[in-house]
Order: sequence, then C-alpha cells, then structure tokens
Amino acid sequence: MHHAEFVQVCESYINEVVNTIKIPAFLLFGLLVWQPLHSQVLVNDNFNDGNRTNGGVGQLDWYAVKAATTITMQSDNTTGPDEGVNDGTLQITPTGMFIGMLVGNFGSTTLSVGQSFVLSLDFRYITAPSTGSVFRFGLYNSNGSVTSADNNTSSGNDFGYRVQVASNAPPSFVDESGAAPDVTSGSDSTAITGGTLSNMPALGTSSHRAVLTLTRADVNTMTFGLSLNGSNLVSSGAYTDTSGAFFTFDEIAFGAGNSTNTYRIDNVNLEVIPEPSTYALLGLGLGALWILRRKKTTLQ
Ligand SMILES: [Ca+2]
Ligand SMILES: [Ca+2]
Ligand SMILES: [Ca+2]
Ligand SMILES: [Ca+2]
Repeated sequence: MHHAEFVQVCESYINEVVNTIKIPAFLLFGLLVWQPLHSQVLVNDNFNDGNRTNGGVGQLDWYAVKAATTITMQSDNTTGPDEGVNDGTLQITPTGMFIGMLVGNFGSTTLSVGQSFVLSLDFRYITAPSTGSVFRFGLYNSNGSVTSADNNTSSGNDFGYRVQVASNAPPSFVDESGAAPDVTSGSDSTAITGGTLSNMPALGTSSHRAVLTLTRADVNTMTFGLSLNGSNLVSSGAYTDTSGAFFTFDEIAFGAGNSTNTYRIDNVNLEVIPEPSTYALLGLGLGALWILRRKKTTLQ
C-alpha cells in the first residue's frame, strides 16, 4: 500500500470514528503522525537555491555524464507546482542522441525485505518531444566509482533500475547490469516483464509528476510500480525482478534516450517507506475501531 493510500484509509476511518463514537480526534490523529516519522527522506531537492552542486540537507550534487550535455539552472514555476518567484528548476540540454544523462549521489542505502524506495519528481519538455523520444530515470548503484564532476566516465559501470516513458506508448521498467556504458543506456539493459502497463498520454510541453516505487518483496525479489499525474500505470499483474535483483542504491540518474529534446526536472524526492509497519499500524487502527464499535454496542 502506498503512503497516500494509507493516509486516505486512515482519514476515512478517523472521520467515521470521530463522528459516530466521539472519541478525541487527537488520539487517532496520532496514527497519521506516527507513520511518516518512520519513513526516511533521503533526497528532497527543489533546486530553489539556484545551485546544482552545493549539496546541503536533502540536496544532491548533480553532474552531466557527457560533455555534450549542458545543465543550467532556470527559474521556472511551470515545472511542478509554483514554489514562488525563485522556483529553481534544472534544465538538461543534450546535443545528440543518448547524451542527456544526469546523475546525483546520496548515501548508500539498502532496502530491507518489505521496504520500498519511492522516487518522485516533476518533469517537462521545453519543446514537444518527437515520436520515439524516451525520458528515463531511475535508481542506481555507483559500483565503487561515484561521479563527482561533469563529463566523467565513472558512471559507466553503474547498475540499477530505470523506467522509460514516451508519448502514447506504455512505459517500461529496465534492469541495467552496469556491464556496458552509459548509465541509463547501453547493451546491458534488459526489460523487466510481468504485468500490463497503460499507455502514456502525449507528453507535450506540460509538466508531469512521476512516482516510481521499488519494493523488496522478499530476499530475492524486487517489484515495480509507476504512476504518472496520479494515475497508476501498472494496470494489471506485477513487474518483478527475481534474477540477481539489486537492493542497494546511492544514485538517482536521468537520461534522454533517442532524444535531443531539452527537458527540465524539479522536486526530486526519494524516501524509504517501511511497508511492514504500515500494515501493522493499519491493523492496529482497524483493531481499535473494532473495539470501539463493540464498546458502543455494549453501551447501547
Ligand atoms: Ca523548484
Ligand atoms: Ca542545490
Ligand atoms: Ca560508477
Ligand atoms: Ca549501462
């Protein structure tokens, strides 16, 4: 269950309990507060400080993989929600196909069984992408060589997972082994199969919010979820990687496969969500509701 869904469920039964049994709302509100405290925010970069390599709490140092890619800071209140007059946004301009790659590293983090990485971001193209253009992003492991400068080959061996999206086509999840450069591309890419993904809308030049969820379902299995603009794109079945799945990551990467279109990104957020405690808490809450209902029945 996603965090947003969990909150929605909590809200609905809090309303029900508060309205029918008159229990103090703060007691149940505690349930809502407790869970977010146990999710861990690894990255929260809105670029509003106007600098892509100054680090800081939650921010990453972002580097272009290729010299032929220009990265600039823009003031842009139409990529994602308007955050005010200095709504910094990162702009990536590739000058050739499979050039527009960007990486940012965070502290190495391993998923325990049941935990999920939730990577969310806003993106848009400056000119509508041509047919076949794909926008790529994902979570990677720097494989012993962290990228700390532009135009650096250290990301060539990175392995991990990416999703790629294109106008009027289903997106895809991809496993990248790190055997062939570059990050977000190369012959080391293998599509992950399993379920059914809905077609994307035309990406055009409007802003889109993407949320990629990677969940460690068990010791050997990673499962995948993707939503765009609030709609779940995995329309049926499940996408899973059970063969040599990756669980340790320290890098967010972007790429523009088969495209020279300039794109912008903003509000890059990465959290670790503790799935088991979410379910435990939900069970606790539902249990409390059951007890309160019994109590009410007894009183009547
Ligand atoms: Ca911003
Ligand atoms: Ca910054
Ligand atoms: Ca590397
Ligand atoms: Ca690669």
